[in-house]
Amino acid sequence: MNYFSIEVDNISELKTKLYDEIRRRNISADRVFILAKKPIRKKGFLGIGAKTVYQVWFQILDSQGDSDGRTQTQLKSNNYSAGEYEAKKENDATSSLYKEIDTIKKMLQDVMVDNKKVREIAYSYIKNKESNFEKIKEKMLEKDFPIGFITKILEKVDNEFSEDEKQNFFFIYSKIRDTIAEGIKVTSTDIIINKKPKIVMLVGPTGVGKTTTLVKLALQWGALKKNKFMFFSLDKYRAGASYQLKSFAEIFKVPMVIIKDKETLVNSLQDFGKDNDIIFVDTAGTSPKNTMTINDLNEHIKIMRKYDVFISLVMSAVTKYKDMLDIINRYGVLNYSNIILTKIDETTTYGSSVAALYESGVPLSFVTNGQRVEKDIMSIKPVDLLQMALDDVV
Ligand SMILES: Nc1nc2c(ncn2[C@@H]2O[C@H](COP(=O)(O)OP(=O)(O)OP(=O)(O)O)[C@@H](O)[C@H]2O)c(=O)[nH]1
Ligand SMILES: [Mg+2]
Repeated sequence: MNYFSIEVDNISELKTKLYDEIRRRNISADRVFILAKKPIRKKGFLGIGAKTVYQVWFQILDSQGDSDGRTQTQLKSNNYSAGEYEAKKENDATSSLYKEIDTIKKMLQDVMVDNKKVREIAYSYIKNKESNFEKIKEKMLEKDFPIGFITKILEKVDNEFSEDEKQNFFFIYSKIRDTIAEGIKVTSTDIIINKKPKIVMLVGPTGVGKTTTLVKLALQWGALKKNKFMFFSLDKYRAGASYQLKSFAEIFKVPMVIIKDKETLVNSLQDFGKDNDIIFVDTAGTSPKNTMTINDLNEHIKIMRKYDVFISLVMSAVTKYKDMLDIINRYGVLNYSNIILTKIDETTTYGSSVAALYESGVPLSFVTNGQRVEKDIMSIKPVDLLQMALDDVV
């Protein structure tokens, strides 16, 4: 018994090559049977032009017959004339060979189709994943998320979820939204007065809305909750600033004291502390141009520390990301416990604010969205903030 193999690039070549081989070997087609077939990976020169070919193995039965009984003798046992027999033999042999070739052809085609499918799936996965990530990245950049932050979040998502999940744009979007939201802390916006007086103090750069927000809080926590309250102004440098607060104090019919120095602060706390549930303290915006420095402010805060102090850093949502981080750092010495994000009505891009909150880990207490004292302040859930920040990304 002999064997031979034929290598083909594709199954359509097989028939021609097989008949060439049969002719070359001068054997009858009915002695040839297919034994096995397998794909072989052929290396190209220096790895260039590598390809898969199919190797098909054939068995040549010897002319005396074979154990499977497919012999000429058997064929001869039928009563055919010599001519009929030769024709029949040729037909039978050819048809059985064709059948097997058809079977192989189908199998090989299936293999090829499967390979193609795998390639297509892999390609569409890479394409989808890259395009989804690229799409989200672009959208987040448009929303003012800093590039370093985007990269970090995308890497986090990339590592945490399965390849299948990452092909789905909605899935990536909601995971990114939730991942960032989970990294943003919030603090209770309810006032808790453990010890009287509670001191509520807002600090931050100039013009961010400290005085306006302080008045909004005085309305919420003071007037509406029927707590007895008053104002201190540490903004002694600008006459106008004190008038601004003074006019609100008059509307509320509560006292306002301008704190000129540390001594005035000590005395005023003694004088007014006992009678008030809350003292709302307005501060001057501290900037390099301003005369009140963070250290000045800290000296005053040290005096207030023997009371129950609630200090918020006020930051405008229109501030650039790097400046936000700088502000968060610089004011850190004052040990503020939360951030109030103001002027969210003045921008439609919240990427910088979200990234700054996420990166700093400082809890968010309130957001303010306008100049109206009685209305424009609220608490917000991180996931809602993210919804706003990623608005129309999907
Ligand atoms: N659109 C909008 N404007 C606001 C908001 N909060 C405050 N403002 C306005 O911003 C301007 C500055 O507000 P202030 O409260 O005086 O800011 P400040 O931080 O006390 O400023 P300085 O005392 O100068 O440091 C005012 O015109 C406010 O009406 C807000 O949430 N949205
Ligand atoms: Mg002010």
